Amino acid sequence: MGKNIVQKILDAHIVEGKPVAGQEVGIRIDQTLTQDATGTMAYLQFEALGFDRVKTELSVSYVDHNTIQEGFENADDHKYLETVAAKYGILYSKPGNGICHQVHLERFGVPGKTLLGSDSHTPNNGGIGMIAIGAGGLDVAVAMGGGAFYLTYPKVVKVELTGKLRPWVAAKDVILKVLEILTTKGNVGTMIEYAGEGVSTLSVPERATITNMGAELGVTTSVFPSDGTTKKFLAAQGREQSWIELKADPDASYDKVISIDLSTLEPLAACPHSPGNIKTVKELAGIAVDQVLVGSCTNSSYRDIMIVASALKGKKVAPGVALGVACGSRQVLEMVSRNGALADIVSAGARILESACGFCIGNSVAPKTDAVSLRTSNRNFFGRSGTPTANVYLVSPETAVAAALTGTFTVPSEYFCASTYPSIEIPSSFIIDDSMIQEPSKEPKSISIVRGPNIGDPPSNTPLDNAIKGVVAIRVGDKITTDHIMPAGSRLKYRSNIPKYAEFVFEREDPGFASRALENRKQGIHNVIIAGESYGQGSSREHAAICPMYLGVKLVVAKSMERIHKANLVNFGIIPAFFENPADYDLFELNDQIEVSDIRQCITSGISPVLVNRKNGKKATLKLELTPREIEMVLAGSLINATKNAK
Ligand code: MIC
Ligand code: SF4
Repeated sequence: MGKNIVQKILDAHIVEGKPVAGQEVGIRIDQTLTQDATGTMAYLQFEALGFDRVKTELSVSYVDHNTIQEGFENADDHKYLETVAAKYGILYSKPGNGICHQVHLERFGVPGKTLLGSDSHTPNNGGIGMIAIGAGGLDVAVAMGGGAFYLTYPKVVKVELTGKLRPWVAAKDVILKVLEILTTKGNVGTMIEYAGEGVSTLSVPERATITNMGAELGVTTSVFPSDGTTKKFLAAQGREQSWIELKADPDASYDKVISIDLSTLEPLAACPHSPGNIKTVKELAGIAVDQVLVGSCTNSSYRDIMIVASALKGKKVAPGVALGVACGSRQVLEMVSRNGALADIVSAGARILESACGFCIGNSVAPKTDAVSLRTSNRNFFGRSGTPTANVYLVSPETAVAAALTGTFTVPSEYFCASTYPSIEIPSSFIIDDSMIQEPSKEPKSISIVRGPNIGDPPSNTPLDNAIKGVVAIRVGDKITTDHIMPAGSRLKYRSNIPKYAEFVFEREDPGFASRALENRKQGIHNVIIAGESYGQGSSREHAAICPMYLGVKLVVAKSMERIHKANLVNFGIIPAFFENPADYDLFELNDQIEVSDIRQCITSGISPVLVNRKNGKKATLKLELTPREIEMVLAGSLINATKNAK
């Protein structure tokens, strides 16, 4: 039987296990990327694991998240990252060079290769035909050292695209449609493969918009074929030699097939506060808008910015609306500066924002109280914009610019007529200047790593006790994201200082959580988290595991859990467990005293542990879904401990 693209790439990289859907396999990682907000911890762990050089074909360290530099902390992290990169053989992309996923697509992505990134939107490079996966920093550190990356061999969903998008309907509307169909829940262990004649109508950056936001579906990654369009894009980036053709065999099979006729799509928006809360722009038309932000790794390519610039040309932003535009990379910024499009954006009254994550991670341009903010980014989780009362809608650049000009939610094709839709061709050659990407040192021994006072050692965990005895330290509902667990925004600067950052765990859910949990830990009381469906959605930030570990959390019991967060919990010795009967969630409340006896024995012998509520005597049977490799880590207290034990 023939293979699909996912199987072709994965099978060529398997180093451990069998390619059977649902089973764990280890794969070789060709390329890695890190960004600064997760990278510092990843490299501290790389050092703690004792590696002396990266063993991948290519590893890049980007600085794009914490570029505000209010205080010394961010700059300290940058210098640490720069010196680590120089010493260990990693390329270093300086702040200002752009957002990791956009720059990687332009300068490094190679069809058919594997990419592991310490950021959940790493699947962006699926647009160029890579198997590109987001993971916690520790998994990326291991891969940089030449270790395998472990994942569940996936089920593959084929999304068959037919037809062609109509004017003013965009790639963003395609992925919003997929989100409407598949939702943000229940897609763990799955990869998406795009296929069909509609693929050839989409440029590589448009494909990347679609694979980027696959992260919001909770799939492991999404991938497009590598075809003539991919070849042209690579050639325009001066990298034609990286091209290979990638297509599914005619008799390839899939676990599920979804068909989307691109010509029937209309502009869509993800409404507050979930990327899966989809409505048509038509339904929202007329809602007054306060802020419009174009940018983020989802929609900040040359094409996206040119659409916005062309639509703004000769017009002015509506009074009362703040428009901000952030190009995804220095390459895009330079191209639109030189061709005059930037001047059209400036003249229309937009604010030009740095080529960085910026507003998307909530570290700047927070909207006003109760604002309606339209953004081309990928996440609108509650409070992520920095303003808890704001209502954030995720839209295409086309819908964003229509709202910026009219001051209300507007169907773009009704405001601009179809014939005015700018035809933006991918240039035959991009401006190529990699001078903000620093090569590693040729004399690594001469490099001393610079550690500012904000950079602490990664905390360690102790081996698992025989029993868990403690309290329900928090009980949370469904779809708790890692943003809920570990807020970013103004707290980001503490990413390298775990005791400080841990003060903000569950800050918005329960401001008393962190101090209560820390006090419990000091008294030897174990903290347990009880959660609903899809716990740990969103960001790959392993701080959502490290900081709870630091506060003495030993067990998370949920109805269901997302892939990256579950792996992060295991890496730091917190047991991820599931209610055998989801209704048992209701048996536990905040501060209830709980106990799980013989937990070590349950884990090693495959017996289902029982969570006993000492307050009401009720019991819940738990399911553990741990592979032998994960069992070792949980028992040892962390991946690092397990690795040391094995030596
Ligand atoms: C995000 O978009 O949520 C982030 C910020 O890029 C995160 C990484 C982080 O928390 O540093 C992600 O997507 O993994
Ligand atoms: Fe940066 Fe936003 Fe993309 Fe995350 S989603 S990498 S914060 S631009």
